Amino acid sequence: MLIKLPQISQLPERLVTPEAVYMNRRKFLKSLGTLGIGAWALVNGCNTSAGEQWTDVSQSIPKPGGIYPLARNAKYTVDRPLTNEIIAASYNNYYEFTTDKERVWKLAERFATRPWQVEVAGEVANPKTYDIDELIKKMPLEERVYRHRCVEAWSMIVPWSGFPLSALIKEVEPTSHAKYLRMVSFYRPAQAAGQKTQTWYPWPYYEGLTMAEAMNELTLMVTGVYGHELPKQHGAPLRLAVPWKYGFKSIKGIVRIEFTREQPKTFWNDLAPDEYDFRANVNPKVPHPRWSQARERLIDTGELIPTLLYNGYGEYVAGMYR
Ligand SMILES: Nc1nc2c(c(=O)[nH]1)N[C@H]1C(S)=C(S)[C@@H](COP(=O)(O)O)O[C@H]1N2
Ligand SMILES: [Mo]
Repeated sequence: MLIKLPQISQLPERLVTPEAVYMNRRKFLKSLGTLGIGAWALVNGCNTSAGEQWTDVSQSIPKPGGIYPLARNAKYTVDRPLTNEIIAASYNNYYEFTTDKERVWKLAERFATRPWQVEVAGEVANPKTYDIDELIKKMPLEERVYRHRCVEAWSMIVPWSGFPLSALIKEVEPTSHAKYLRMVSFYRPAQAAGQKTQTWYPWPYYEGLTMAEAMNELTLMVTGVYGHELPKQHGAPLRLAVPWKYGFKSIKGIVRIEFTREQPKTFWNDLAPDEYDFRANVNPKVPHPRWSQARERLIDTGELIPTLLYNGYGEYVAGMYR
């Protein structure tokens, strides 16, 4: 059978990924069809430089246990099968470790996710520094299946576990001056190779939302995925999921949440203001300057599907932008 692959120019995977890495991935994906998922894990396990211990990606995925799996909220579902977990866990954007998507899981292996504190500050009546486990215990947790659409035109269907950001916001009581939220990731160059070597990036990673966006029922603080706690490559122990926006808004490894009067700056907007805006809502009709956003490629099957306005979440979010 002839597998029809789209033209490279139709597969814009170029946030920064070098062409060579990109071509390799196409080869891996092709072999996946003939060899199966096991081979995919094997290829990733072997794809390490000399001196690194041999492990395969499945070892980076936590087992169910403790509070997981959580009950799934049937309100938030997607009419497509979940993305294969092994592939989701070995195809990550997390520049603190590397820009090579297939190697994030490997380079994040020794990253310490405990102890971990999250500082809530700025325009709030009750500023507080939470221990992550104390926070998880306090918040209303559930599982939701969301679409996840990267600005690079690939996507997946992911069962996240977590709590609505609105629950935390209510607890800290924003003042009347709070108009935006600013979120900041860790800065730990000794544990995150990309922060140490890629000094041209303005570390730590930072993102932001309007108060209305932060309070939206879809906005989820994520602590787990696929029925277990978050693997490091997905942003453990705490990351955001704002499914109607491009993936770069969903900041990983959060250590600080600040309520502000002014619109905060954001990492990708500072780096390339013509390419990545603050709002970053998924919109198939607004092309990226270097590629179309009309379609997206599911990372496991390779299927090209049409991209939906607000990533299919218009009923929840369109009202905020009228
Ligand atoms: N701290 C941090 N958060 C981040 C990124 C990053 O490089 N650093 N990449 C973003 C991008 S571009 C995407 S598409 C998603 C990827 O999440 P996933 O690897 O869990 O699929 O994380 C987002 N959050
Ligand atoms: Mo992304």
